[in-house]
Amino acid sequence: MNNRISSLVLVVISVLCVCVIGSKPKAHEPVEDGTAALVAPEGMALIPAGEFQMGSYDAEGGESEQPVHSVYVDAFYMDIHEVTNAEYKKFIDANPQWQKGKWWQIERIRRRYHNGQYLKDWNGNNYPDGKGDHPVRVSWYAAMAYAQWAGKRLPTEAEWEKAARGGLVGKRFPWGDSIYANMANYGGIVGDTTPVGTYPVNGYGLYDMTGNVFEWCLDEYDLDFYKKSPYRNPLSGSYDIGWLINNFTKIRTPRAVRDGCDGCVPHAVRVADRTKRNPTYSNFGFRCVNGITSQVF
Ligand SMILES: [Ca+2]
Ligand SMILES: [Ca+2]
Repeated sequence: MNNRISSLVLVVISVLCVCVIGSKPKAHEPVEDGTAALVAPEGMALIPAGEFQMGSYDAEGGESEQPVHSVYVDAFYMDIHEVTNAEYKKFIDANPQWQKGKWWQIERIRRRYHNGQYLKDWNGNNYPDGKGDHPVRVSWYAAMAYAQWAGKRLPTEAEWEKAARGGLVGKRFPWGDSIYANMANYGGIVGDTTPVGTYPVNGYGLYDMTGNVFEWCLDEYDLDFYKKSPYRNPLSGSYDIGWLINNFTKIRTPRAVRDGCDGCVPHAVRVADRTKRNPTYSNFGFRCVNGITSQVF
């Protein structure tokens, strides 16, 4: 009898061992090593899955950037540069409802999707001569519409910060703690936007994660979000990223904005810096991302 019980226990232990040894990572839990073999689409860079430290350690950034907390972000692709005037022009040519126009032109951009300053530096619906490769500046609604048209989406704040850090830990800028005129377009040194790709890339191959133009994110701005942020793929203000993307025209709350502009002081173009603005504000840039969680690793 005792032998039979012992045999049964042995069989159960054996089965458990086989199950544990044979288990594989689930498709929606990409591992750091598994992303290395992926090839990014043209114009995008792979940001590998993994954990990073989000926020700033010192008092420089203030309350909104603290506490520093661990965040895990799934792998994704990100545009290597900010969306340009020439790229945006293709979007409005294909979508007249996002062109500039008078309020009575019902096929043109709705008044509630901008603040009256939409494409203010353009000549009608043409970008300024010689500035096709400069970043475009538009409202959050327009950025969301562009991203949808391009088959992409805006990044979350966590995705943006992880990407900006370029794999470094606890640094103020994508390359280190000090900033120089040959590294980024900031501080009024140039006095205008610069063509995308003018300055060196960061560790993930991304341009202008510091300077040139501010960049819209998906999230609702929440100053206290870091005190309560979930660990995996955080997104403030929406439970469902798919709902947000499909219902963005219903959004009225301020959105999170990252980075800073060509005229911004060094403090304002740090990778941890956070800003908010109403989604109608029409003078910020953006870049898009694509999630790749459907990939099997
Ligand atoms: Ca930028
Ligand atoms: Ca900033």
